[in-house]
Parts: sequence; C-alpha cells; structure tokens
Amino acid sequence: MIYNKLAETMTRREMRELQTDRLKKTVRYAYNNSPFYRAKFDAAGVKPSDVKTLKDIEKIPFTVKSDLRDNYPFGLSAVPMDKVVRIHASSGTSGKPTVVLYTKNDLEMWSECVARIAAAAGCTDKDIVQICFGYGLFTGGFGLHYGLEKLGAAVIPASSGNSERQIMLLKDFGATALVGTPSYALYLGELAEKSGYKKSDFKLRTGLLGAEGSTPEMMRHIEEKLGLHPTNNYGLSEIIGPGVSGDCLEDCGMHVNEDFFYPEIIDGETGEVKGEGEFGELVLTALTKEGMPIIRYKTKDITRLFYEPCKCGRTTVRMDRIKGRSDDMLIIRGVNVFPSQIEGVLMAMEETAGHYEILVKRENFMDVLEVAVELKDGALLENYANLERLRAEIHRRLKTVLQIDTVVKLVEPLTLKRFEGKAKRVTDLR
Ligand code: DLL
Repeated sequence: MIYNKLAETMTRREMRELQTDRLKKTVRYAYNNSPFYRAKFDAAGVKPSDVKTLKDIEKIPFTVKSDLRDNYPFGLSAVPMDKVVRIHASSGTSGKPTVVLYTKNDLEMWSECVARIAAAAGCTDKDIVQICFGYGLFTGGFGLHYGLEKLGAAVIPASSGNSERQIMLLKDFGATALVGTPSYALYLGELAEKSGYKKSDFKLRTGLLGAEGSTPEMMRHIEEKLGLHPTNNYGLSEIIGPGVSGDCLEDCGMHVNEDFFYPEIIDGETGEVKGEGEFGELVLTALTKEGMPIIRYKTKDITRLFYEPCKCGRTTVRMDRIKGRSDDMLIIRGVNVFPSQIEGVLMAMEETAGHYEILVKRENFMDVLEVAVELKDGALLENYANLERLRAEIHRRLKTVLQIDTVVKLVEPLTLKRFEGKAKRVTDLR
C-alpha cells in the first residue's frame, strides 16, 4: 500500500519543482531564524537569493557533526523554546550528545514519513507491531511509535531489553510486525529457539529493521529464525530520526521521503557531487524543518542513489543499503576494509550464526585483522579436520573480498556479546 500516493508517485519534474520551492524557502528560513546558519552563510559569502535552483545547493557549505557538538545543546535552534515540543539526542561515541529539537509541525512530518516507510514495508492498520527500540532520547522508539500509530497499527511499546519478556509478548499478543535493530531481531530469534519456541508459535510477518547496518545475508538469517520478511529502514537524529528512507517489498533499495529530505551523494574528501549510481557519502538537506533546520548535512554514510521509478509504483529516489560509514572504514595495511564486507562473507556461510566480532591490533608494527565468528552448531568444534576446513574456507573467501589475510577464530554458539540496541562489532586497538 502506498501511504501518500500524491507525494510518493510524483513525476521527477513535479518532485524537482516541489524540492526547489521548498529549498528556497528553507534556506531563507534558516538564514533569517538560525544565528548559526546566518553566520555560516555569511562566512561563505552566500545569500539566500543566490539559491534559485536545486543545483545552487552546491554553493552552500556543508554542515557537519562537530557543528552540532560545538553548539551544544540548542545552538542550531531556529525557534523560541515555546515552539519546541520535543527534544531528542543521539549518544554518539565521544563527548556530548548531539541534540535535536522538534516543533509540532516537525513531529507531524516525522510521523508522516514513518507511516510511509512502514506502509512500504507492508504494514497496515491490521498489524500488531512490537517496538523493541529504546524509548528515550534515542529517536528509534518514539519515532516509530507515532508513525505506526498514524498508520493505524496497534503498537506494543515494549522498548528495549528484557528479551525473555519480549518473546513472551510477541507470542501472547500475536505481534505481526517487529521493530528493532537487525542484530536484536536475530538475537530474539535465537533466544526463542533456545527457549523451546517454534516459529509457528509466532504470527510475525514483517520486520521493520534499522538504525544499524545489515547485509542481505544477515537479513536471510533473521528471516530463517523468525519467519518474517525483514525490511531495512534508515534515518538519523540530525535529520529527523527514523523515516528518512525505507524498503518497499520489491527489495531494491530504500525509498527516500525526498519531498522532505533532499539527498546528494558526494566525494567525502573533495565535496564534489557524484552522479546516479555512484557510491559516495550521503548528504541530506531537510526541506521543511522548523525547530532545527539542517542544510547539506554530511552523514558519513556511504551509499548510492537510483532515480528510476520502482516496480512498486513509487517514483521516489531509492538509496542502496549503507555500505558503511566513512569513519567505520578500517585501513588495514593500507587496504580499505568495510565491516559490511566481512559480514557479507561470514553470513553467506552455512555453518556460521549471525554473530561476529572484528578486532584490529598492531603486532610487530603490522596491522592484524582478527575475525571471531560463532558457529551455528557447537558439535563442529569436536571435529578438528572439519573445523580447520571451515576456518580455511572463511579465510580464503575473506581474502578474495578484502585482498588481505585475516586471523579467523571459530567460537562456540552463544558466546559472543549480544546487543539490545545498535551492535558494536569492531574493536580497533591500534
Ligand atoms: O539510528 C535513527 C533510526 C532509528 C533509524 C530507528 C532507523 C530506525 P542515530 O542514532 O542518530 O539515528 O544514528 C544514525 O545510524 O548515520 C547510520 O550510520 C546508522 N543507521 C541508521 N539506520 C541505518 C540502516 C538512528 N538502515 C546513524 N543501515 C546513521 C545502516 C543505519 N546504518
């Protein structure tokens, strides 16, 4: 079902006209209301009147994460506090969180976006949806919650944690859709199996999974464990939270709500804008935001865009699943390695479960990449020859993909750390 036919099936020309109109308005709005943006534009010698076409966006300097940190907490605001009705923050890895502010209209737009991506993933008002994202400063819980309510689904605000109880609720309430991170969905599937449940004990049909990277192979593991159709959705706090883009059932990239978020792909180093289908860093501009306008935000997420209309009927631009973050990219002995490449290899093996850890260290001035992966069946550990064969095969496949040698460790089922929110799989000790 297409939630908003008008917005999601426009011709390219209509979309560009709408985006141009909204871009001009938002640039003027930011300049007039946000001291941060006024200073940024003035420093770059750009005036709102310089932006007449979509292409003119390239005259505007980028906004980066440190702009938000340096202006902590409310320095990017464009409204007085009496217009703010919600405050969220993302924890980030170091120092102060980045804070985001929403007006009533911002929340309305956010719910609309989430309702659209949930409908694209196959959810309807008949669904019973269990949300396993944390309800709090993180945008995942509340973001999905209000969007799914807007769609008319019955929402179970289970929040994160207490996995045994999550499984009990899934079963007893007959949840038909699950919302969470891919790694947590997989964990719930495993735990259900271990606790003696069968797939047929659940009515799950759809997984609305996001907030972290995943590979098609990982999604297949989730499907196998929970018997649902997993879909991927993307967003980030600085732009709105979840709802920036999401998969439809054609499984060919995530439809961007581009009447609200204008995407560009750039070369992260030079800032040069790239063409359709080329990989690069995603840059997003919120086209209607009031509380905290954000223009040309460098997400650090690596993806590419496709403009061809989709078989599902939507004409909105699609973004490929995130290949990695530019700051997640490991440089091992001079070679660029994305954790998602390692995941792709590991998840494609029959014998391994969905859990792995990546450790990078330096030994004798050399980078060492160590990959630990859980076996599906612990019995394999008792047969040295088979174990060694599997280890060598994983090593060989990783070498083909990464072009470097790795140290592969096979570990017993259920021994690596599990996560209730976003998984942290990489430790870099260098
Ligand atoms: O993770 C918002 C969200 C919540 C999205 C729930 C989807 C579902 P932040 O905590 O600000 O916001 O983290 C944003 O997470 O820049 C990406 O690096 C990563 N990310 C989010 N969704 C995906 C995804 C939320 N589907 C950062 N695939 C982003 C890969 C994702 N990475």
